[in-house]
Amino acid sequence: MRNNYREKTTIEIELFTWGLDLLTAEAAKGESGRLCRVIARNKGAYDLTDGQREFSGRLSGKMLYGIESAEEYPTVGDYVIYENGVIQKIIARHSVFMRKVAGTRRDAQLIAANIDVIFICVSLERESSQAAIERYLAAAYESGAKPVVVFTKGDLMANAKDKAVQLGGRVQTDAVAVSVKDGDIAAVTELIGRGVTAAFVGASGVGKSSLVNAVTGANALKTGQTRSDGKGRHVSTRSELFCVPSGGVVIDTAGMREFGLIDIDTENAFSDIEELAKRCKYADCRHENEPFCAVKEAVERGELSKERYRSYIKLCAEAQKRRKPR
Ligand SMILES: Nc1nc2c(ncn2[C@@H]2O[C@H](COP(=O)(O)OP(=O)(O)OP(=O)(O)O)[C@@H](O)[C@H]2O)c(=O)[nH]1
Ligand SMILES: [Mg+2]
Ligand SMILES: [Zn+2]
Repeated sequence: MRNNYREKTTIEIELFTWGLDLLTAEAAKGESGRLCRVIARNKGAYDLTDGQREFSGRLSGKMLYGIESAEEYPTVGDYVIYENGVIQKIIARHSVFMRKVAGTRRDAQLIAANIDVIFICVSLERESSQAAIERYLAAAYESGAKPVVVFTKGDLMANAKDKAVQLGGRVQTDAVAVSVKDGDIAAVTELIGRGVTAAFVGASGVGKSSLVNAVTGANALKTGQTRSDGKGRHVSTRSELFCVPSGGVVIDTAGMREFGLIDIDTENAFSDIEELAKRCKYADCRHENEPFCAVKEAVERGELSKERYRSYIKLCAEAQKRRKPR
């Protein structure tokens, strides 16, 4: 009789060329089934690779019914256990880049997981505010991956590289300038060595897909111009993962018109909690360990859900981080 329970995970050695790290391989060891990486997410199904073959997989019924928040769904870059024709579980992520969506109940949109580097792409074509870049930086630092600001379309500005150095100093992050048009992309490719997974994020039209096409040497992705008023469709509509010939892995993502991380107006989104907070003993109560906290008391009485309380606290912490003077 077959006893899957005692079997070990099958790990194709080729999965290492898809970014697999030893910690993840170790974590998967005790599982039965096949270790795969998510390369794209479709409606209801995922494109997976085990390193040898690519195929499509759905979530197991058990997994699907157990899901309580958006973060429990697999996302591009995740390592999953595939067995009996379905995805059985996600291996713990070492990083995850997400976007907070204002005003919706599902409070996070996962963009990519298990990434080492996040290229925050900013076009030199247009003026962009430092505040917008800092919003991406805050999310990148939160993700656990290392952010690098990438000025794109360097061919459009004479002193692109100086500008990158200046900005890098101001926001205390590495910053580089590239041009796909001039074939000047070494500053990015040298950061995508063997075993490294990098994600390209940024506004629509900054040239993320063009860069991914250039570093992979394949023209797999559609690129193009969106209307200059910012309306109209984004060219890319999902995250997608590719191998780079030099050994790393890159993830293209859909452009964002606005990065709604800390733009969320806590007063509107959490007016019930703000109302409660007026009754806290201390005016500067953070609703964590302070005595006589009306918010925590409401949680204890079951009038405010723990989940909602937690997302509120998380959001406040992020807003706090952003406001901190450098
Ligand atoms: N001059 C110049 N144009 C570029 C460069 N890279 C990309 N472009 C142009 O910028 C436009 C947008 O490029 P995409 O790669 O589609 O941009 P994207 O960031 O993927 O956009 P979304 O998928 O909508 O998020 C295209 O018309 C590209 O040809 C560059 O290095 N120089
Ligand atoms: Mg694109
Ligand atoms: Zn309080």
